[in-house]
Amino acid sequence: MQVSLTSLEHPVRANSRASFAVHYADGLAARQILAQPGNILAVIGYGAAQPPDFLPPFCPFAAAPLVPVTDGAMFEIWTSKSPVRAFALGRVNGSVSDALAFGAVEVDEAAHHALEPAVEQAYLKIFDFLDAAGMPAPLRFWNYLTDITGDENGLERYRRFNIGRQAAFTARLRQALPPAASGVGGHHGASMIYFLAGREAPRAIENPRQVSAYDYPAIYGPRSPSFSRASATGQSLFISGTASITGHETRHVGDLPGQVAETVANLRALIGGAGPTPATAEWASKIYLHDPAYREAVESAIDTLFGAGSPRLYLHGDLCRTDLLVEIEAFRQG
Ligand code: 3EB
Repeated sequence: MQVSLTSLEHPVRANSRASFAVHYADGLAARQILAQPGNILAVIGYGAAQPPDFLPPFCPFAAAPLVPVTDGAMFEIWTSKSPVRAFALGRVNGSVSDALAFGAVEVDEAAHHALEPAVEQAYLKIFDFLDAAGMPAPLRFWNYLTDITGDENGLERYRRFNIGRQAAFTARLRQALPPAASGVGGHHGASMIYFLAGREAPRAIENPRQVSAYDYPAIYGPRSPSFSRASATGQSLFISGTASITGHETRHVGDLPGQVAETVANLRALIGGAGPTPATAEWASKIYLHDPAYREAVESAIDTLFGAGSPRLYLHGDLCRTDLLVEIEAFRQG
């Protein structure tokens, strides 16, 4: 029988389903969460250059070069249902469970003459880490790049980033399509990449309202951005950073409510295209704002899309096109 042959090829072990969650917490809440017994994959700090004093021993910490729009540091905490152990390879620092890996790496620009070899090297190290961890399938990447729209010797840094990323993916990515991602600019500190990975490739989802990023025309740079609009694994869904783009063009230039509405339409298309949402689904979102003052214009849209009480993190960052005012990513925890 075909069905049982397929399941024999990929035996499902009782505890191997990727089962994980994210929490966004200020210092006080993060201290409480991390004081509980639990399986912490990683902590990412925003507006926190140093690991917090309440970080559990051996827990990976990554300082993101983005700041919250609110006062004080914020923490993104990834937890796993199954036990986690610290795992590092070279400069890639992370953790593994039976089903998942987390890792983070700084892009070492000082060691390279340009951004693209620095990014390519960082991604090659990530693929080494994934191989060593036995989790060859990236589910989700976050790319936080300093001065993302700045010029570097005649080519925009985001375009150089795309050249380096694509070179590494061409050499090492084993799945047919790249996973979901965000690409956002930081205002301080080093560029960094962090990621989640599993054993099996996620299902890639595209948005019929948008040209696939990996098919963007060359007007956006010599190499296209390597990411899918969403990645699904088990009941979980990662939605990439989503902005006011239809086809491949930015819409509603200079019009904040227009950009929010178009972004919401794109998010709805992705959610609708991902299949039925489990009744127990919970959404978490991160909202990147070009100006902290834009927060009010987004809040009610997030309430409507993901629930009034849904966890969310508003960050101040530059987007990879200077005409974009807001970008929203989301994670559906099944
Ligand atoms: C876009 O749709 C907006 O380069 O990894 C969104 C998500 C964007 C991820 C990336 C870029 C990236 O093209 C920008």
